[in-house]
Amino acid sequence: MSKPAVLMLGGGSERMRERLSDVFDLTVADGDPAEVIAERGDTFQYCLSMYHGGVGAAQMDAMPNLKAISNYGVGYDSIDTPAAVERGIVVTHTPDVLNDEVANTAIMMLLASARNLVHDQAYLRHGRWEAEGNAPLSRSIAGRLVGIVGMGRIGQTIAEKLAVFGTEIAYHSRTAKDVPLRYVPDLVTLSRQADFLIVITPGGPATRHLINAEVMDALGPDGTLVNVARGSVVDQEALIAALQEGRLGFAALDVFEAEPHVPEALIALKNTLLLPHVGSATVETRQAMGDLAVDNLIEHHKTGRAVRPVPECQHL
Ligand code: NAP
Ligand code: 8YV
Repeated sequence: MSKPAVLMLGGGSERMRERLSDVFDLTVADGDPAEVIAERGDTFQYCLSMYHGGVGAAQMDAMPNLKAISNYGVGYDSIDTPAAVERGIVVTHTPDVLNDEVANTAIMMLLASARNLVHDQAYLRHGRWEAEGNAPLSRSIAGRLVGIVGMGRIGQTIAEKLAVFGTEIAYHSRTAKDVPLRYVPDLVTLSRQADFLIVITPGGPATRHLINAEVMDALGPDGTLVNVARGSVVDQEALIAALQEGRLGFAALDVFEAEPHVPEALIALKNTLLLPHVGSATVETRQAMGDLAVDNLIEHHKTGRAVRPVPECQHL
């Protein structure tokens, strides 16, 4: 019996390609997939998306036999899920296996911001320790209020891990969660109270520019914004202005509005810590994500049900 065809958007790891090839007839589009979709779109029953270009309605129409789209990552804002649901296509993702890694990254960014890690290293490397004496003092995080925006799988992991640092924690999301933490229904109020705001919501239209100028002003000149969610959640232009004018103290960003482009204005600012979307980027966690992304398709092929469909597709 012939194997069903799968289109992989992005190169993926050797292990992913091998596991997919055992079950499927694999085509890898490591670049713009337009040509292969135009030529052979109707042959693909499965698609695995490794890249943030995602899969839109037009691509789904050009692959009319698609049964499932597996997103490599928990955040699936780059897949047009309503369009997939309309067409009966199951969208899957990779939740939970990256909670620890992304939470570690968020806390690393918070500590690095408070303790001036990057500037202190530059101070030493540029010979200033020897020439000018001790580096300026930084700030402790103990006793300070960390506001977490988004109290889902990763937000809860961040809160659990932060507990050992002696910070206070409060959180905001649209609905209160069953967690022993103070819920603040109004984001601006939380931002006014917080010393640090960690953003870990999904991307997409519902959270676009949730962190706007009003939130930044409320966080204030001594406040730090840590964004490990999606670039779209923060109004990047307003952020640059707030940092330039000192209305916001500091921003630690793992994600940006038009990745991989990072505006020169952000790079030029000293009150930023900038990372190239590496929240989950360790060998171990990326392997676990790759395994789950592949398992989702294999399981769907074998049983008609994926391991981790996204919530909108659980009925399909
Ligand atoms: P999750 O379990 O679905 O949690 C999402 C949380 O965000 C929920 O508490 C949800 O609660 C809240 N939320 C959703 N919309 C909101 C809104 N408009 N305003 C306020 N809160 C809102 O997701 P997760 O597994 O923790 O992952 C969260 C996101 O992190 C992913 O979707 C992805 O974008 C991002 N991420 C980034 C990296 C990275 O490398 N930087 C890695 C992994 C994940 P309510 O629905 O009650 O509001
Ligand atoms: C990955 C992520 O960087 O899971 C997510 O939502 O943002 C990250 O873990 C990404 O999905 C892989 O490109």
